[in-house]
Amino acid sequence: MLDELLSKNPDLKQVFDLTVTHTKYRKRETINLIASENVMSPLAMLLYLNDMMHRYAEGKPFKRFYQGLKYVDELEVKASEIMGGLLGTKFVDLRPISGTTANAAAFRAFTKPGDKAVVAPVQAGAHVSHTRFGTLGALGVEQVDMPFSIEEWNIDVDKAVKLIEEVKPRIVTLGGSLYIFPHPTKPIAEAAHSVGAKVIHDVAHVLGLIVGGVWPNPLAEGADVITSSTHKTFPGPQGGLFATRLEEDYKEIGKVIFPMFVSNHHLHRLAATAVTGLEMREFGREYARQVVKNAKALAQALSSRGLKVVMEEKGFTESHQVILDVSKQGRGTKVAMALEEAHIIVNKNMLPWDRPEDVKDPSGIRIGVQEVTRWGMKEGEMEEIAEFIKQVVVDGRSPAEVRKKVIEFRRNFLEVQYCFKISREEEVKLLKLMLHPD
Ligand code: DSN
Repeated sequence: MLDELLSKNPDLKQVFDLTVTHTKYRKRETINLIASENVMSPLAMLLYLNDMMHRYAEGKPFKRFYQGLKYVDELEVKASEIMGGLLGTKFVDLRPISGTTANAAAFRAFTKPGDKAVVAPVQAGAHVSHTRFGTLGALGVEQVDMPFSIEEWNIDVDKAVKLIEEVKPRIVTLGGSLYIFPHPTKPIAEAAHSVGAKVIHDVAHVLGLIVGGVWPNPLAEGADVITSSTHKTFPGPQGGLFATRLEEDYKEIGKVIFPMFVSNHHLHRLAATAVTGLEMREFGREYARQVVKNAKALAQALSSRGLKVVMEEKGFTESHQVILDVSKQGRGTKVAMALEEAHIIVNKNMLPWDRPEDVKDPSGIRIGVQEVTRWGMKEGEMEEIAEFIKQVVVDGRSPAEVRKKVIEFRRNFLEVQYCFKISREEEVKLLKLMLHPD
């Protein structure tokens, strides 16, 4: 039936083929090292395919503007409770549909146009939404950068504290997307609070490491709000959240989420987020530890093979990320494209010494090991990945030749780990239940 349908409708066939081929390409034939991605477990994916994807639920649980939501309400409360248990707070809101939406709502709740924000600078990994080019700028808030210490690859705490005391901003942001060492939440929060500013810490990249207990939880160190996505080191569906220490902040930001930034919050992700939260409750510690061990192992293996990995003097990294300076190997664009040809997927990235005009061809490559860890890879496999990368980037071997070895290597890692396991028969049963719940 399907074959006939596809043969009669070339547009449908193209849509079908692109989807299936992409899935095989990225889930079976490539080593994915994009630091902001991950894969869900089969159970989370199957529950993601539920009817809630068709429904609307403006407002908060049990106070909606639509009917028919009694199970959604209970599920949203349960999912928030699960995430709150992992983050040590009762105040979690899963309605932001992305990390950027969570940032927008938190920024809007505590500022008005013309106010100032002191932000962790782009060199310290700030996400574009924290800047004048992104959400902060769209809200008319002035960006003032904290000083960066290149020796520490972190915020210069003493200078940042002085700056906050002078500028007296309404908000201070920490965290970001190129993030190898924890930002100093405690002293920054003390300075921010002394001038009446709120601290918003964007933990999108490290949420899974926080719930796994290997990265400090900013809420425990004085941050007022954490904002996050739910699909990076926390391996859930694409989406966002914010969490606060205080109920009043939770309510303030919640009032902004709806009606200002989100109408419907993509309800089908609630079940998948909850399942991933439960998986992290059970396997998160072991997973997060292995992620950091793998990042350090990959960094060391790349460095031993002649690549310049930043911050060797501080052990390279404390997160899932490894940062390469490839200015000697032809810069980021060329290297990322050569690796892509070999089926090793990374992204080029600005490094602290790059100039704004270098944005299209920066000197860095950002690598994340959270997905390969989820596929069950350990330190030994990091050596093999480093060898593939070296063959392409240092030895100049043909990417097509390396690609054959990458595809063969990838075949050994077909099952998602650190998750609830179900049988193939149960997967089919669940799929049927989602499609035909008779
Ligand atoms: N663009 C994402 C990243 O790659 O870090 C964050 O939104």
